[in-house]
Amino acid sequence: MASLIYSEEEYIAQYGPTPNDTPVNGWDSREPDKLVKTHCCFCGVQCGIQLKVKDDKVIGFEPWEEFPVNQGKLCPKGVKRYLQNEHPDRLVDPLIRTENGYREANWDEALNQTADAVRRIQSKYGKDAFAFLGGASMTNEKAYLNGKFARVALGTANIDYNGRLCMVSAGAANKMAFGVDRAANPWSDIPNAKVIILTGTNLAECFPILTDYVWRARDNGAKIIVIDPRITPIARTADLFLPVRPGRDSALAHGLLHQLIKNDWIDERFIEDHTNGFEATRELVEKYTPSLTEKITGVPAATIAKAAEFWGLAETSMLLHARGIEHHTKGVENVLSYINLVLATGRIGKPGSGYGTITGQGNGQGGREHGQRCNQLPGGRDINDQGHRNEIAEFWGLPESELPGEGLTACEIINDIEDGKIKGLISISFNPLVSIPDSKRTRKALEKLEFFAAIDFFMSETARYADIVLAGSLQEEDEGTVTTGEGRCVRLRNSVPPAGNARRDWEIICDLADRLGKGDHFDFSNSEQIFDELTKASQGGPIDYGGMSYGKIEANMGVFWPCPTTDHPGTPRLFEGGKFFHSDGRARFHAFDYRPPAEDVDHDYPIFFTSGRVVSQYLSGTQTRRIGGLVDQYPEPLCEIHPLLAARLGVFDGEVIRVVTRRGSMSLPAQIVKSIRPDTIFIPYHWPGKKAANQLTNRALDPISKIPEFKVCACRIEKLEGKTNPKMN
Ligand SMILES: Nc1nc2c(c(=O)[nH]1)N[C@H]1C(S)=C(S)[C@@H](COP(=O)(O)OP(=O)(O)OC[C@H]3O[C@@H](n4cnc5c(=O)[nH]c(N)nc54)[C@H](O)[C@@H]3O)O[C@H]1N2
Ligand SMILES: Nc1nc2c(c(=O)[nH]1)N[C@H]1C(S)=C(S)[C@@H](COP(=O)(O)OP(=O)(O)OC[C@H]3O[C@@H](n4cnc5c(=O)[nH]c(N)nc54)[C@H](O)[C@@H]3O)O[C@H]1N2
Ligand code: SF4
Ligand SMILES: [Mo]
Repeated sequence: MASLIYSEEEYIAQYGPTPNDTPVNGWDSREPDKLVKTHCCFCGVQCGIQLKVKDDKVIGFEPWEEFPVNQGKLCPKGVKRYLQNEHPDRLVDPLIRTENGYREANWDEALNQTADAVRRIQSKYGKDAFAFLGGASMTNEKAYLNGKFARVALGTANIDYNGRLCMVSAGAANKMAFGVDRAANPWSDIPNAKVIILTGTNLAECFPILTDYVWRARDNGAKIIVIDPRITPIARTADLFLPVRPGRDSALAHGLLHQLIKNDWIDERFIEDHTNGFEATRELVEKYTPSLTEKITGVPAATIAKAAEFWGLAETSMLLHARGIEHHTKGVENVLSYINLVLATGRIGKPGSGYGTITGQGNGQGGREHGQRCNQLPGGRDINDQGHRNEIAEFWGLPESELPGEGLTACEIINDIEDGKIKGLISISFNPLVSIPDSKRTRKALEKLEFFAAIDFFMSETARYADIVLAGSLQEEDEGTVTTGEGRCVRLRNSVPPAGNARRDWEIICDLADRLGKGDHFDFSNSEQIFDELTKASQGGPIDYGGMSYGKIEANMGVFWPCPTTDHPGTPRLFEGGKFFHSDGRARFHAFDYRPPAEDVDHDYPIFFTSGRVVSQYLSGTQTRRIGGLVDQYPEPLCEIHPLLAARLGVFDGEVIRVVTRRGSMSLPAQIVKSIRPDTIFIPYHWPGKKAANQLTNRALDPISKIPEFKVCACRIEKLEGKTNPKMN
């Protein structure tokens, strides 16, 4: 133990040795048996980390300085992630619901009952009455297996995943604009950009390690432009901040393009040689003058003009965004409108120039590539494309007619459960009760299911509604791969065996497939075999992992797809030489006029409501609400409110207020901050039940991506006299 005051020797001389099994401040000082080089289990940056393992338990971590993305650095969640391994709440047995709560069961009993329920429901109501929900915190291997299990073993069309709440607007827009769904550049291009637009991302809290890349760009002279209704931590060090009103980004992007065209800051040559559709876009943005754009977006006209000037005159540039522009009923249109700026200036596919959506979940990228989406088959293939269907049916050894068609998306599956059309559900790595909008309806749906099995390693709020809870595996309890936000497929290494009688997720899925009579299609004895099948299945598809293997990924600290053959080095930067992935090789402009959100403010609900994250909590919180050091940093949801709005309502800092929308209401302490627009409030969503922000949100969906509108709806605030939060006063 190094100390600022004592050297270790001085300390021991004064106080005697510390018994070597005493954890100090949660830090276990014992010598580990081994250090395992793997990755953080949380966000899509997938920082490298070395887990310290002793007696088959994770007891701490060491930095992994050679991994190039984070070079040993970790954020507050990364340094605490090891604490979940020995958590007392860990599920260690399958559980079966009885009249008196859950009882422990053995695996045969739990899996047989699950398979019986599948057969019972499907024979009574049809195959599609049983749905499957997956997730993007899981490895590529599991994403592939989930898709295959649903189509081959369950034979249902209704499989989707939690990325439907996350990345799908960007995914759809990227395919429409570029013909492929992946960030265009490796992160290492960021420091070489001379101007960076960050829109709809709280980068410093959600991808803390990427701040370093942005700051390196700034040190190299880059101008940083941040677009957000809140002055987030990264905005405090930006050159320009555009305080956009929630739900107005397509108009703002059109206003910026208007200025670029007017000042001749566009690259006519690139547009001519490498794109289609510019003329319609030029016509559309003609009316988006700075003053009209200011009226719609709330961003001052002069600031819009300045941002266009920074972008227009730069030699190199990067545009990065996350869910702030994607969680909208026009999420796809917002993304496409910003992509227009990148294409119009021709700054993509070059060192220091490009574009990317910043992937959210640990495997947000790979989780959306290998077939666990309702419209997708492995290798990013389209389930509606006859050729793609034939390829995968043949690969799986099925007649094409047995391969189900396109099913419902995640929120639509919950809607159909509520309507009584879907009767059975298996979910893995998804906590929809906390994470889907309008939680009252989600609860009603879960209560209505005739059978529900949840696979998780903690008893999530959703799993409490399950008939059977199957104890699955933590990230460190299995081998596998994930594909990071920059498109780099990296290796996760098994550090410890699953706790107690818990089993690896893939073993549970394969065992269930066997009990459903399809075991011969799921004859895997380790994750590597699943990966090898996945790479073969992807070969020749739009997302090609064909040339990857565990050995190659390890030797290169990750491989970027496309990587079609074993001698191919992978593709860190896409679109070099202006070559896009549409069949004509050209990118597409898109001209979508601005339209308002599904629910805008009005007389009864006059305040914009938006939601998102804080640095110390992760998603629905099932993992991070169990780690003391993270809970201490931000124990419960607070409502960010501007002092002007607070004064108008007579609300003081720490006062418990009630926030009301057309779906529901919640009471929570006000946190008065000058960093938010005075017409908007913000609540983080990591808590369940009465503390859940999703009691308030609107389940209106984007017509293309089917993502819900988490980032904007209308609310009002009511005072609850006399109730204050003592901690805040
Ligand atoms: N600490 C932490 N990190 C995480 C996660 C976590 O839960 N906690 N989750 C991971 C996942 S899965 C994801 S998807 C990412 C999410 O990463 P981000 O998208 O960066 O995070 P959010 O907080 O959802 O929203 C980002 C910002 O959008 C702004 N915003 C709201 N409405 C609008 C709008 O209309 N326009 C614009 N331009 N901005 C708007 C909000 O004020 C907020 O600052 O983070 C990943 N990293
Ligand atoms: N209001 C509001 N709501 C939002 C958002 C928002 O910004 N605002 N953001 C949305 C976004 S971007 C996202 S990504 C979703 C996330 O929403 P969810 O996906 O529902 O949230 P998670 O917390 O990831 O839930 C995953 C569950 O899976 C378990 N789990 C994690 N890894 C594994 C694994 O490897 N195996 C197994 N078996 N289980 C595992 C965890 O213990 C947890 O219980 O929330 C969405 N909801
Ligand atoms: S930035 Fe993301 S991957 Fe890196 S330590 Fe933090 S949560 Fe983990
Ligand atoms: Mo996400």
